[in-house]
Amino acid sequence: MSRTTTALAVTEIGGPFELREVQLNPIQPDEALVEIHAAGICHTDLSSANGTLPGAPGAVLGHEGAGVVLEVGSAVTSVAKGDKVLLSFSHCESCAPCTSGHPAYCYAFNDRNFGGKRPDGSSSMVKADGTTPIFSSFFGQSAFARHTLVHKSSLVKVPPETNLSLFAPLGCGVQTGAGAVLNTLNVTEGSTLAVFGVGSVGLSAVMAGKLRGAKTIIAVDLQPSRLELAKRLGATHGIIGTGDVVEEIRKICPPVGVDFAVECTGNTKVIVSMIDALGTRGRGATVGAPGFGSRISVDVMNHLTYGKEYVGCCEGDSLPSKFIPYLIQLHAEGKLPLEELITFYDVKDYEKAIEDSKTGRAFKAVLKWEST
Ligand code: CXF
Ligand code: ZN
Repeated sequence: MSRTTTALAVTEIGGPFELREVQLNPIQPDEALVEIHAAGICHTDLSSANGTLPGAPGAVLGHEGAGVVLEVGSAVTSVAKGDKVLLSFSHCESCAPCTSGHPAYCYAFNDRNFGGKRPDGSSSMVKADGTTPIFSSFFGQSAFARHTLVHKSSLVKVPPETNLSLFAPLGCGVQTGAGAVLNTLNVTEGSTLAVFGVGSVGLSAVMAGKLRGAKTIIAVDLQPSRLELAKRLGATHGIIGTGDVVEEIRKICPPVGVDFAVECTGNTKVIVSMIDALGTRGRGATVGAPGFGSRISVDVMNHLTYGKEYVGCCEGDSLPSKFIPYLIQLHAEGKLPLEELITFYDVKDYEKAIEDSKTGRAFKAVLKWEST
């Protein structure tokens, strides 16, 4: 049976978002029907809406959904009707990266998350008149909708007392920043760490660096107010990113630079600065997404003689079913003060939420359909 619901759709690539009626197609065996209560806005949504990352006219984006399961398909075993769920990225659950605990590197990651279709090529949503398929199943969820069909790999069951709107961003932004530090880089106690770009991902990296006991945490950003928050959350130094950032980092961490770094802006010039600011045997993770096909140029002899590492990091290399509950536990222990990053918006105020996300006024905007 098909169901009509409301979704926030991108009218055309580069055009605005609009609240519209859409129809859900019948649920498949590997899906759950979820009533969305809240969804974070991630820059990947905005990049897919403006064409930097794959999208399409009429797309229903959103990949930090949180809600309640209304119905499950016959192949869904991890959740049941009435469960609260946080939604994360989709993966095939059977390739080598998936079966070895690294689903963010699923061979089918791009198709499943940016393909705009279910794994079988069908669409989970159609236009309100029931005719045209919509670019949906974004990250297995298309969470900018009141109701949506979610692939089972995107579902993470959470306890009934979970604050859905507070924890919605765990499904992407927070797990990405925290996972870069805890999983990809494995930042060590007493080490030095630089974080380039302190939006919600970078701030999550800062909080994780503090958790690991890094002795120096350098935040780099263009906006002083963001550096202030980074310092409240654990950064020991803040650098405005307009000057010679590499030189400033070397002064703080002489003679060559930092042990670890995370790049969250996706700006290729900043990525090069991050690599330049790494110290001997320094390890830097690329997290920000500049768009498919982007390239950087590396000073090979510098890289070689200092023994640097430059590593990609998708979704914090996290296993959402384990990492998301761990992040909730860290929050309960006061070690992940997410309240500091999040601004809540009623879904009807989506234009302001998107604008505030673009300008950086909101570190992490969360759209709420419900009061939970
Ligand atoms: C994305 C960045 C682009 C590649 C897939 C993962 N991360 C967060 O939205
Ligand atoms: Zn994201």
